Amino acid sequence: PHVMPRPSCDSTASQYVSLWPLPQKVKILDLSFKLTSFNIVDAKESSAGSSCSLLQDAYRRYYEYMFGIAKRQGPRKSRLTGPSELTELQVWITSPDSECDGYPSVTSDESYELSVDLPYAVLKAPKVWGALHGLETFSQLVYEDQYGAKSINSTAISDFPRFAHRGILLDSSRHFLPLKVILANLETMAMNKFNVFHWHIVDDQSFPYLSRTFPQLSQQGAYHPYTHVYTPADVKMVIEFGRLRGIRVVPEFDTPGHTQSWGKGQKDLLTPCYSGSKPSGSFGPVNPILNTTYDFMSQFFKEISTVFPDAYVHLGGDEVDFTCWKSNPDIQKFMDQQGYGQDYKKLESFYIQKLLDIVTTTHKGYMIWLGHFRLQSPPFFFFLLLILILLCMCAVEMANVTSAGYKTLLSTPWYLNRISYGQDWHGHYKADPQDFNGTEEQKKLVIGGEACLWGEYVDATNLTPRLWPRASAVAERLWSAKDVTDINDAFNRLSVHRCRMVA
Ligand code: CP6
Repeated sequence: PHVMPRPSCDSTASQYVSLWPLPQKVKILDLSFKLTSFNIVDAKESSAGSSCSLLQDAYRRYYEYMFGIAKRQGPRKSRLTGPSELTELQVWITSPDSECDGYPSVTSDESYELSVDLPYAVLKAPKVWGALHGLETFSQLVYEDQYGAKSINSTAISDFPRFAHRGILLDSSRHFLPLKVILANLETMAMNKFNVFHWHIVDDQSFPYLSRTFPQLSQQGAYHPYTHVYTPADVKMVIEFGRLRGIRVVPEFDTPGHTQSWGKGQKDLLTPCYSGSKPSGSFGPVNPILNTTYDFMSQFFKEISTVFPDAYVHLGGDEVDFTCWKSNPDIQKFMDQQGYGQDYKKLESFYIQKLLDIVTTTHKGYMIWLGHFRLQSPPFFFFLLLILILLCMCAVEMANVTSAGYKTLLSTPWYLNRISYGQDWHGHYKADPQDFNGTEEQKKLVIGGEACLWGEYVDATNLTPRLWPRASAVAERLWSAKDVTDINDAFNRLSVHRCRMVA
């Protein structure tokens, strides 16, 4: 309803403070410094020095963000600097173990403190992960004065995330996403302090993951066996590119449903559907009654556990369609033997439990979907009604899951593949993962959330504008304090932040 002037994307737009997501504590004074001869350096006391390539790489990246690719200043000679010139940002990792060569995790310390003052600015963080966030924040404070000179105000910031898990889901199965699209997205995630890339890498439509153990899966199941696959080297690059930005890569291999593409390269993995007494030639979910299924899953997830260093894998488990299982006489016989009657939920649980046991032996933790039922494409009105019910149920679901003692993530309000006309980020901004009826203990079990971009109608040509800046609304909800809810203030800051992302 309100048409607000949008700051233009020229440099004069960023004169006012436009931090995104808003740090926990910010104090900015009306005192500005010039950055005419500026360097980012290690503090002498830092536990991560010049041998920490993660930090050196970040210094170079953020220097280029702020000043373009002009050559970095060497050590300053006797050149005179004015009284209000800031010449250095010293980065000081305070904990003895900087975690420079490690991977980020759900328990990583991401906090930092930033002081912009004379004689030099100081960025203090226990671990490199906080330093990365602090560098991003520092770069957001830099603006051009009326003469175009790079400037920064005297500032004190103390910052840490509200939630430990702040994710983006991309779907590389419905449409193949080229490596550079994924990397560009990781870069934008870092600008928004997201720290988990949930890679919904395979699904019904295609299997682009090139498995060393089962190469025929992508050979047969990818949209193209060479050009539309992620090789081990590609996967390594995604993981390292993420690590250098404090981003975890959590792969999802969704089973037993959403597995049509697996069936092309792995014989007897899927359940044959029957039409009357004869196989119809089509296939359903993974066949849960064969030992060969579990042998395959053991080998497959053993590989996954070595390829992806994160402590978690996502196992899907959503939207299992029971009609094929119901049609198959061997499945029916198994159901009788097990005493499951007609309760196919029990068969689903039987499969999931066995899979969880397999994954546990690989020393990984796991995540699964909750609250997803297969919808038999209802008429439009009922679809809208369903969405409302699902949104409402999602609070009930959060209460149920946490009361059972499970850690949980919220994603239902943040399915960014769903679009409408106008500024639909308002709704995404208002949703809060802890807005459900529950005890303090229950709310502590909510460790964050994810913005999901399902790929049915998304490919490399429209991914970026569909996801950004809409996902930025989720970023602020997951990072900033609970009471950061002023939509007008958010609009002003987000407009400038968008310009930074465009740049
Ligand atoms: N694919 C998979 C999907 C969805 C899910 N799982 C999905 C369902 C409803 C909406 C958006 C996406 N496309 N594998 C459910 C988690 Cl609105």
